[in-house]
Amino acid sequence: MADETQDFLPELEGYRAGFVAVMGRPNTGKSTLINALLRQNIAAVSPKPQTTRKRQMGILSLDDGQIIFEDTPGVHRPLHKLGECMNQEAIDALEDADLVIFLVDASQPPHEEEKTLAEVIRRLPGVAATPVILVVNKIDLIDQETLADRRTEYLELMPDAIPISISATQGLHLDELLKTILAHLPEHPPFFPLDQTTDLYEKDIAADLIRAAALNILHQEVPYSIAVRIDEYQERNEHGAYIVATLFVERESQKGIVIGQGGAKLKEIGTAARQEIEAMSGRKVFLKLRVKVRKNWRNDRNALRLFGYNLDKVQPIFEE
Ligand SMILES: Nc1nc2c(ncn2[C@@H]2O[C@H](COP(=O)(O)OP(=O)(O)OP(=O)(O)O)[C@@H](O)[C@H]2O)c(=O)[nH]1
Ligand SMILES: [Mg+2]
Repeated sequence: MADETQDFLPELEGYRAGFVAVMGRPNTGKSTLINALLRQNIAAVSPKPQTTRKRQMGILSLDDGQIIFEDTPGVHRPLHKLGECMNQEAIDALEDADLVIFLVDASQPPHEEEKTLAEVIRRLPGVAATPVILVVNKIDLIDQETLADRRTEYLELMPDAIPISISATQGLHLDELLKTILAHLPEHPPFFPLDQTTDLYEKDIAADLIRAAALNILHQEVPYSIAVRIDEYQERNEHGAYIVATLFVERESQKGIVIGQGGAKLKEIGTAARQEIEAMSGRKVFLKLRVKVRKNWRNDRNALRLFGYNLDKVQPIFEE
């Protein structure tokens, strides 16, 4: 017994592990960054805000540590109960965090929503002392001078944060970011098996990828009114997976838009989503989509519960 312990301990010496809440306004690149660091697309990404609706872990196991990133929905001024639930999902991630990444978009000046988020991070009991890395993303879009100004502007929101400038899509300064993260995590053995990359089931990621495909293809309010439910997710040996999903919209008129002329739009969404799911899961997929109306589900307590949100837990962070 004693020998085994001796063999095991030296490997763990200096090993660090911990939880990193990745927070920010919508569309700053939180999910893109996590995918880039994991070198695997586990989180849905789109050019439109409010792509992420739930917390999702991205687990990165390195030789000297395990970083558990918590991807969160972008904090925003909500227009419906779903938005309030999404903000709460994000705030909840702060509770377990050993470290916070405050991710901002270098191509945009600070926004009112970021001021609120900075205040929330510093106001929450138990979080005020958590170290924060201010990650200024999308530096590929601006020149050096603008970057210097932006860093200063964003640091004013969170003066004690450690600033690092990166580009998630170009892979700029990601090594420096990882080193800084690890240096701020406690010494601890790994929390998860070393080959695990997320806490979500493949079918939940597939639901997000279908929604992201709809966000990419549809315009204005319609894609935001969509919720995706996976009805079937079966393995079919040599034929890969067989997936049936329902897209819920809020009104009859939206149903027509999602389906399109002769079913063309739904087909386009299905093809795009299928390719993403195949890339994520590494096997062939047969995907069948259907559309249903669930009236005003984004403001309906019962519907929200069905989609995994609990309105009773919500404490709004924006004043009316
Ligand atoms: N040019 C550039 N674009 C980026 C970079 N990082 C992310 N993007 C783009 O920004 C958009 C939003 O990316 P997401 O990763 O979905 O952003 P998010 O913060 O997760 O957004 P929500 O889930 O809505 O809160 C996508 O079109 C990305 O390709 C970057 O470093 N440079
Ligand atoms: Mg996201």
